[in-house]
Amino acid sequence: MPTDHSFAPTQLAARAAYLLRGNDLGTMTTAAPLLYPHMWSWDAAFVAIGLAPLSVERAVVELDTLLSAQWSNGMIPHIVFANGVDGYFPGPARWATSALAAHAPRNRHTSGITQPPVHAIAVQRILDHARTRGRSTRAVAESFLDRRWNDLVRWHRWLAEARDPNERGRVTLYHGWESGMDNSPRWDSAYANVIPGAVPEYQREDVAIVTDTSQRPSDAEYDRYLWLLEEMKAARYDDELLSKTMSFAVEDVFVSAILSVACDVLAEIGEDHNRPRADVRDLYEWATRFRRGVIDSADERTGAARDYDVRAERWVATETVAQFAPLLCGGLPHEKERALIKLLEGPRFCAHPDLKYATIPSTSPVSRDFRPREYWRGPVWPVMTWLFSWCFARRGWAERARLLRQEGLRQVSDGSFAEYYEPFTGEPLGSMQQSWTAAAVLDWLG
Ligand code: 9WN
Repeated sequence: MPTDHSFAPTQLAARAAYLLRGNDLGTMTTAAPLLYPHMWSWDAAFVAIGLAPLSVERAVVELDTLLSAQWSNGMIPHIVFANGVDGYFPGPARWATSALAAHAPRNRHTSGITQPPVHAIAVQRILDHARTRGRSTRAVAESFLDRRWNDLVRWHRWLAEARDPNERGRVTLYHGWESGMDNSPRWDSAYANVIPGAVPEYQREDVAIVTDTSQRPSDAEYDRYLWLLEEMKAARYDDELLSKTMSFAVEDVFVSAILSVACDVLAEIGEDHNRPRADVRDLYEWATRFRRGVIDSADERTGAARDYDVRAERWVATETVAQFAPLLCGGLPHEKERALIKLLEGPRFCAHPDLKYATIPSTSPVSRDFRPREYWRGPVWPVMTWLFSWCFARRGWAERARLLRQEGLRQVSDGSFAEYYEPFTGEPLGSMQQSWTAAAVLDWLG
């Protein structure tokens, strides 16, 4: 239940730091203690952002662990499994990547799909914090960059090449989990065309932990999630084959905007740190290509971005947080950008009269698809508030960034560090003690 208690900033930051310490397995931080007892890719990047003000050294370890599980084709897998830890389904046995995928690492178990590329932002935050520290800490950050520069470029290259072979400027996903917004209404129509075949028997673990099933995806959705794994296994996780055989294939406009920003950020880091000119040039090219892809998807009148269903060959417009993708990477003509900002700050989103805090619900409260408690179909995710506020600051919109930070902090000051919140009541939902929620707080208050 929502508590009326709210923690003062210093207490909140201390609790956030304590939480990350508690979720730390040594060289990786679990995304959440019970629901997600392993390392997730984009969670790890946000965790590193939260760790950086506490310890640059520990933040570096987090990214090193993640990158040491990078596939040889360049993909960063969406889960790096903690050794000997059970309690999450689908686990390593179900993914079977070690046995099937030619590119999977030999020394670690991982899933076989990817997640949004926010990692360059974490690298930038680490370098920012290192600059304010002593020489030895600066050296740790510098040597991390030396060690991992090629891996970071390879990661972006894999997204640009394997996931956008026709240079349309949008990243293709083969599973809703790859978007990080698993059951968003964005994917409903594409999933409607996924007809599950014989899915080997399974038992969900998530609903044993979040027992109010209205907060999690449905069983019908899980059948499809698991069926897609079978399709991937049949293709042995081969990039080329997946593009031909997967029954779910969508161009994700939000991931594409993130990739565009991440390429710019990494290119800027490369320039500042004398990295190879050819890498910096490639990164800027990809940033431009994916920005164009995002802008090409935008609605003529409102500027709202749309995803593209590759299998059905049609644009998919939904009233979700993803339609604001162009505000993250920029590039819309001035008038359209103003229209999109108005939509974001108007009654369909942040200024909806019943919202407890002026943050961005995952799905608009006025949409037919809106469910206030159900995962990516309505609740507010603090980590999204953080991402928007960081991108807005980067774009020079200091006041917008400040407001989101302020409202985001008010929302999480209940101290539960929930995965997501009910937009009207502020009830914390999903997993409590979620690492990336604590990380957002630490960056905001750092
Ligand atoms: C599947 C870990 C992850 C996040 C995702 C979020 C949720 C997993 C799940 O948890 O997804 O990857 O089991 O529901 O949707 O964004 O990275 O926090």
